[in-house]
Parts: sequence; C-alpha cells; structure tokens
Amino acid sequence: MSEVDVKSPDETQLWGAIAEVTEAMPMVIMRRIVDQVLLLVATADGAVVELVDGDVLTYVCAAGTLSEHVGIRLARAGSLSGLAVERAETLHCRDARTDDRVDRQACARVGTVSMVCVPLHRQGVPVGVLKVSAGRAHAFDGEDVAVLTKLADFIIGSISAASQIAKITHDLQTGLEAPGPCGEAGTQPGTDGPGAVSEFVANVLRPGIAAELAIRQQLEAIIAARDINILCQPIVDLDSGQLIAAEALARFPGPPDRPPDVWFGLAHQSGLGVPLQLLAVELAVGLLDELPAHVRLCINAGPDAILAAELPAILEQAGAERVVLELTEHLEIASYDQLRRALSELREHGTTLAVDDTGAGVASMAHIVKLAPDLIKLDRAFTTGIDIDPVRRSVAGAFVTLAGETGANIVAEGIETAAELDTVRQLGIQYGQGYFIARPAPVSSLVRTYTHVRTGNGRGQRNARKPFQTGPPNARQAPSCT
Ligand code: G
Ligand code: MN
Repeated sequence: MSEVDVKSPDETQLWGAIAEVTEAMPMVIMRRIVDQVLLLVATADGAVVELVDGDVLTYVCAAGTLSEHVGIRLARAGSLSGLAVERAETLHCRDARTDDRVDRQACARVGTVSMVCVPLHRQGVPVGVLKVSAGRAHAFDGEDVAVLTKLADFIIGSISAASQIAKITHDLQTGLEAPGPCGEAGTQPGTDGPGAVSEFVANVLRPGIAAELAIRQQLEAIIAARDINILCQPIVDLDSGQLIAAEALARFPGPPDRPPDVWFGLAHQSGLGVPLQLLAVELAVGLLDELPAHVRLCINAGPDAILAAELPAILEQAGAERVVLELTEHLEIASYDQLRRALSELREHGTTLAVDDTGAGVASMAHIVKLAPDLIKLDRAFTTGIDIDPVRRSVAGAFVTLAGETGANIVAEGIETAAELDTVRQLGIQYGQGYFIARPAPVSSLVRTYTHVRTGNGRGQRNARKPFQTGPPNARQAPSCT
C-alpha cells in the first residue's frame, strides 16, 4: 500500500479557494447586513442595499418582503433613495401615499408604505443606499433613523473592505505569478514562496481552509489510487462456532493515522463521502471470491451510499445475494420512502440489510421500525460488561424479543471475553462478533483460521435455523445459504 503524502494543497487549488471566498465576500457581507437590519429595526418588514449605477439604483441584496425584488433597477431621479444619495442625508418617509418626494409607482410595486433611506458614501462619492421598509405607514420613528444613520459608516466600511480585499488578493496572486522586473520570482527572499503566502491569505480569510483542501487532496489521492485496505472480521454462530459471515472493515493509509470513521467523516465534509464509500464497497465485494461460498459479507454503508445510483451495479459484479449492507447511524435519513425504494431494488437481487450499532442512538430504532432489517447488530456498548450488568442484559434481552418478533437475526458486536460470549448466548443471541472471537484481519488469514475460532464449548448446531436466513415476514428476500 503506498503512503499518502501529507502536504499542503497546491498553489492553484489554494488560489482557487481564495478567489471563491473573496468573490463572494461583498455579497455575503451585504446579505448579513440586510438580515441583521431586519432584526435591529423590529418594525421593518423589508431591507435592501441599493447600489448606484449611473442614473439608476439597483437592488443588489434584500431581505424580508423586498427579497423577491432583487435585481430591479429604479431611476435615481424622483425617488427617495435617489434624493438621500444626492443630499447625503438620511431621509424618512412616513407615508409613501402622500409623500411627494417618493416614486409612488415604484413604492406600490414593491409594497412599501413607509421607509428610511440611509445614503452610503465612500470618500464623498455616493455608492448606494440602505433602505428599510414597511408595508404600513408610520412604522419608523426618530430613534430608528438615528440608529441607522450611525451605522452607515460601518456598513459602507464593511462592504468596501470586502471588495478591497478581493482586489488586493487578486493583485497579490498576479504579482506572485508574474516574474519581477529583473526576472526573479515575485516573492521576497526569506519567505517560503507563493505557496506559503497563499496559505497565509487563505487561512486569514477562512480559517482552516488550507487544511480542508489538504484533506480533500489526500482523499482524492486515496480514491484515485484505490488505496483502502479491507480487513475482515468473522461473525460466527455462537453455538456451532461456524463462520457465518465476515464484516468488511476499511483501513486507510497514513500518515496521519486516522480511524476509518474519521476518514469517512472527513470525506463527507469534503463532498467525497459517496465516492469513498462506494470504493470501499467495491473493494470489499472483490473479496467475495476468496470467502467460502456460504459465507456472507457484511459491508458498511451510509444512507447516501445506499441511495447512490452506482451501488446496484457494484454489488451485481460479485454476487449481490451474498452481501449484507450494514446501515450505519452517522447520517440523518432525509426520506425513508426514498431509502426503502433503493433498498427494495437491492433486495430484489438478494442483498440483505442489517442495522448497525443498534441501540447506540435513537436512529437505529427508527431504522428497525421503518426498514424491517434482516439483521440487527447490537452495539458493542451493550456487550461490554454484559456478564456483570443486569441493565445491559435486560436491554439486550429486549432486542432479542424485538428481533424475534420482526423476524430478524441478531448479532452481538464487540464480544471481548468468554463471560460476555456466554452471557449473550444465554440471552438467545445466535451470532457474535468481537475480539474474543477474532480481530479484523486480511481475508486470507480469516479463511485460514476461522475454523479455530473460540466460541466456548462448541455445542454443535443446536439451532436448526439457517444463518442469517430470516423468517417469511413481509417483502424480505431471504437468500438461501448452503
Ligand atoms: O460500527 P461498526 O460496528 O461497523 O464498527 C466496527 C469497528 O469495531 C471496527 O473498526 C472494528 O475494528 C471494531 N471492533 C470489532 N470488534 C471489536 C471488539 O471486540 N472490541 C472493540 N473495542 N472494537 C471492536
Ligand atoms: Mn458495522
């Protein structure tokens, strides 16, 4: 397995990210201004920043009742905004229907009856207007006018600063790219080059952005090189010790050494959650050939991966009917209907469903109720110390009942001691997984050793029920296990 280099994101990516932030900045600031103004002046129902464009004022950013009018252009002449800009003075209109200074037609069009227009000037040059409006007369008082007037400098300062930063950053980039007058690169000696500068700028504008990009690059490299190692951990019948299934567990190359759930979490944040999960699924099903034909392969998948259009084809390649998808808890389910539809397509091809980490959170209970899984994987939290804790025993017992009533099989995860194994078996849990039985290992070593797994006294196959084959209820497609 090749090591992934942990280095800073490359120059173009960093500048690209900076451009994304800076281009959006003046707009983001104006958006925040209009939103906050609506909160500040409680009687306002609309707020807008209008910018001067020759003889016209354009609504560039608006909130509340004015938000639907973004983009409209109104003549400066004959409007209260235009007059406020011209006089460089805050103007207050108590009733637009009787006020000669306003453009009545325009007011009627946008539903404004009273308003305050605050001119925005930069170094004496008119830039635009901040206007708050209301659909009723006399909505504002002298105090509103005073507060808004006081804020004008701050508002124009924020908008100009954002625009200026965008310009300076652009100039800085072009300066660094172009060679200096004597042919030297545009960086100062003693710095770490344009990479360090762009990283500095990026991190000032949006803290952590360079680190995010570096992680994204790492993930892209992992996906491109298909650099995930899949280990398998046996799931056995606790009575017979027979290997029933194996859970495929992804392990990622370092450095840095991160647990798989952290990698998948980072991938999700970077927008690469689905491709990374699908790669793990694809690599896992590739191991099916190496496992005995009766052994199922349990593969973890979030709801987003289950909904991915590519998943059925990936499973089809290698024997969908031997795959058990373990639905993980980490992401919220946007629509159970949608998920059920995707699952029923997968179930038609014989793939079965497990609910992973059951009991760890409330989501797993909803999954069981709404998705009728074929298999319930009882979270390690219940297994740990189950032999000495009556509460854990009673909760586990309740899940055994639930599984029985819904026709699902049940696996105890995380069995670490003989006493835990004995206890879960006594509670009627038929299948188990955990370090006491075997640690995750390469598939070849699992195949070599699974017959020697420790499962207590190995009482033989007492239970006639076939592994993971569920009862007849509802639409489940129980594949045959030989
Ligand atoms: O959430 P899920 O059940 O898929 O998590 C499986 C993880 O639990 C794997 O990373 C695996 O290495 C780990 N694991 C498996 N068996 C045990 C166990 O007995 N004890 C502990 N602490 N971890 C285990
Ligand atoms: Mn799992």
